[in-house]
Amino acid sequence: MRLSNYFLPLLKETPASAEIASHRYMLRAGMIKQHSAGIYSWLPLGYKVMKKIEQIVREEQNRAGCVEMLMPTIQPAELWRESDRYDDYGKEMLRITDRGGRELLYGPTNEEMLTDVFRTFVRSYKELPQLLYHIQWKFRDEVSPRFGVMRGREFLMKDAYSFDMDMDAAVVSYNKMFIAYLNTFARMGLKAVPMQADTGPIGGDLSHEFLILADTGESEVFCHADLVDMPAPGLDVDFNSDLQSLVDERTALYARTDEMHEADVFEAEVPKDKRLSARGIEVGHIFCFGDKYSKAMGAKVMGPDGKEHFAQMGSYGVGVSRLVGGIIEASHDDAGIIWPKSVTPFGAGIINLRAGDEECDSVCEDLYAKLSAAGVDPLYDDKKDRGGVKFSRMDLIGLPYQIVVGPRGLKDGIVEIKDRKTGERQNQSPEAAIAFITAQYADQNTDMPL
Ligand code: 5CA
Repeated sequence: MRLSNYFLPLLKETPASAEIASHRYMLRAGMIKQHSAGIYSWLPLGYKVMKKIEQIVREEQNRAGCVEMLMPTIQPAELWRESDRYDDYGKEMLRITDRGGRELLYGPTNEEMLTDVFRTFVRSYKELPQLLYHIQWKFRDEVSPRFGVMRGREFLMKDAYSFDMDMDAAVVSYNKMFIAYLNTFARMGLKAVPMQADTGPIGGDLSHEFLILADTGESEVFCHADLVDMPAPGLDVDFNSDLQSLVDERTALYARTDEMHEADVFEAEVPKDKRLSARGIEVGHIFCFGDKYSKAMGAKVMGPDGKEHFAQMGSYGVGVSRLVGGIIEASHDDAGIIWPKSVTPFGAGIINLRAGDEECDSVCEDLYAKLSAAGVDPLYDDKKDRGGVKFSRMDLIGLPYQIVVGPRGLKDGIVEIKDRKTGERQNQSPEAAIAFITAQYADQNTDMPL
């Protein structure tokens, strides 16, 4: 992409309303535009990052054997009356009446709707297990939408739902999602810690939240410090094998959100030097709630015993749009965002320090063409601005690598490569720069700490 053709409306001033780094940088880097509290347009740069995150989530759901579908954002109120959640959900639910007077709502989650799909089509234990997901916008009329996309009112969620014959089988599905989540977040360069969590309005007993630690997180968490650096299980996990031991390894040590925290248990179980009390951002939440919805909504299957059984269910959410902010909270400095390679909107930036100069233009065009052909998807700053403006702009939007092309270097046949994260600079010939940058993206899971 040439910057001259792109829509990148940067803000010079830091908006006073933005309290945390991710919100500030998303506004300043032209990633989002707020229309109303918690309601945003995703501008091209922000949208591109969100799509990359969505794709990683999708790939890891598919790898775990979860099947993608799409349900609507608008749901009929009747379904929620069946499960008895229509009134319980209170003011957080956006209720709508259509022209015929029918009551609708903008879905805050989809347990009821998928249970309705399931009961329509699935009749026998032979068709189980079922593990289905979609990636769809949700609306929750949050009391205090804040921190930009972190707590929005309209937000993008991946939500998966599992249906099994009995509780043992339901835990097998739960474990698949548990492991898939660890790999998903690791691929985004995040250290997400699974913690015992409260189930709130979704219900059930077995539940984990996945949190990334950050001072600006909304949740208070308590855990054994060793959990933070525990490596992800890895993409070669066999999801058809018994995953219980992998889950046990990661749930044996104390890790709880504040609603579940018990100070005496924490102190008894965790040695003093390993007690970590911190703040965290909840990026995922998984639940196993048995027959809560299937019973209320009559979702039954015929068992091998010839009798009807209510399906045992679980639901599994990832905050896709929240992750855009979460990744920035985890990876930024005073100059701006530092994208992990796996979700960066462009693979590298090319800075032409003298646009209009024949040699600079020709070297930049060549870099642009060759990096594009190599699949690096570069952003070429071909604008006529001053060098300082270009440097700070490129630092702000946080691409992992910058190639700086100027007349002085070109006299010696060199361009400069800057690593955004370390600040390291190296002088290379343009050809060597292409080879270097291309090599950095050779393994698409390079951010996965295995
Ligand atoms: N039905 C279940 C699982 S599918 C559910 O709705 N779980 S949840 O309420 O925990 O939401 C799932 C994830 O969505 C959360 O972990 C969080 O990452 C994200 N999320 C929830 N509320 C918001 C919000 N207001 N803004 C942005 N992301 C949110």
